[in-house]
Amino acid sequence: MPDFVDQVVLHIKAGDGGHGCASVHREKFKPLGGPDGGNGGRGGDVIVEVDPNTATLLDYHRRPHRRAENGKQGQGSNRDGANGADVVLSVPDGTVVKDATTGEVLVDLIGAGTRYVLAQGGHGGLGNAALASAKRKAPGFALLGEPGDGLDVMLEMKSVADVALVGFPSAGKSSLIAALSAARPKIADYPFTTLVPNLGVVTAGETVFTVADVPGLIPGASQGKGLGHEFLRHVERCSTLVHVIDCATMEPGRDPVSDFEAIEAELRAYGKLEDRPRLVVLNKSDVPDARDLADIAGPMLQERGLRVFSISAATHEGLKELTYAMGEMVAAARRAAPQPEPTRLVIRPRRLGDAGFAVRRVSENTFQVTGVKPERWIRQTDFTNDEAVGYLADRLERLGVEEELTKAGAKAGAEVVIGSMEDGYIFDWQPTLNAEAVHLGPRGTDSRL
Ligand SMILES: Nc1nc2c(ncn2[C@@H]2O[C@H](COP(=O)(O)OP(=O)(O)OP(=O)(O)O)[C@@H](O)[C@H]2O)c(=O)[nH]1
Ligand SMILES: [Mg+2]
Repeated sequence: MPDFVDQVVLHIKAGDGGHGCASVHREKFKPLGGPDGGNGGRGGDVIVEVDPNTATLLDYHRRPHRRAENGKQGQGSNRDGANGADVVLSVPDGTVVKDATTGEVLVDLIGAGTRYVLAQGGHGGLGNAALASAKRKAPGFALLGEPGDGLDVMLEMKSVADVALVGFPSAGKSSLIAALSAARPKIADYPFTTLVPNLGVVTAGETVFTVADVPGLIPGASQGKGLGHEFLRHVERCSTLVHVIDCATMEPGRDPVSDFEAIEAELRAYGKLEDRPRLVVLNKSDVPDARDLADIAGPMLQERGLRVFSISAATHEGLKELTYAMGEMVAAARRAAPQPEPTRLVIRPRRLGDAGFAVRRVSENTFQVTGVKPERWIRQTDFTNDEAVGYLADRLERLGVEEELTKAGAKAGAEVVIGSMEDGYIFDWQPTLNAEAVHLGPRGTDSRL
């Protein structure tokens, strides 16, 4: 079982709304009173929230199915059903939420406390007390609760740091973070010690910034060699790149300049990072041979316009200058692109055209009605109850559906589908729909066919 997961697909289901209740007030020795059925409760939402104490998506890898509570049914004596509880999923800062089916980015969560409603709970159905009107004094029906949203989302973690350290395995990236900050990542003399990005907080005068080390890269990482370059995702958000180069390696074919070029080639293959300012750190200057090599390689890299720092993460030599140089670059990047204020709450936009509906002639005698309202009303209707169906017909008429159908050329007896052609509801339309709607059931269940 891995202990760090930075990408996961979640199956989300918001709570269904509770059904409304149809009930009539009764009291001993009193005639039947008015309707007193309560409303159904709202289904709970599924929400993601940035929690600075969450560092991995591991929990979601273990339990990828998350659902919020359903709303409770309404009851007699005007008792409304309780709302379903929301489910709040804590995610690390910098988590990107995508629609798992389309890959579309739904939201980029930055800043502690930022919340996003992934799936909205269904509305509760109205009880018959709420449905009573001058015209319909004692409704013998209630509305059904609406189903909650269901969807699959992909969570992707992208570390939020100002500076990213990149380099070969064992170059000393983790050692440098440990030397610059209070972070204590694992350090060892074998390659690929770092399997997850580590974050450290560094102070340079007025500027406080974060530094991340990413797992070591090797040539061919873009083709999946070593740990691959998938961890470069964590570099994407950094404003500044720092190359950490091992000047003490004995490996044949390696030297500071070609190491630098090899890492640059991997960054290019990954893309998206070309515009990031860079500086170069020649590490392990406490080793005499390494120092000699740094003295040769330094000017060669400077000729390319790079700022080069010769340091030792072990003895802390040269760290002060390096820290200030990183701080300056971070400050410059912040001035150039001020951080956007994090949005505290974003609700997933509902489908467009909330108020409207559309009528389409599908064939000579078939018409389709689509729209958020009519489709919701269908879901709220208990088709075993004639009164409920009559109420639906009233609502459709008031919205103007009947008029539009007439305009579109519908005649008595036309087949009207509300919703999608695959699983919408089919009606045998009578222009006086408000008086007698004939419900024939879901598509394919029409007994006359
Ligand atoms: N002599 C010397 N050794 C160093 C210095 N910096 C790091 N090392 C050693 O180099 C080895 C690798 O250091 P790490 O910091 O783990 O290297 P890394 O770049 O994080 O490596 P990966 O996580 O595997 O990519 C360790 O044995 C360190 O003790 C240094 O300045 N001088
Ligand atoms: Mg490391």
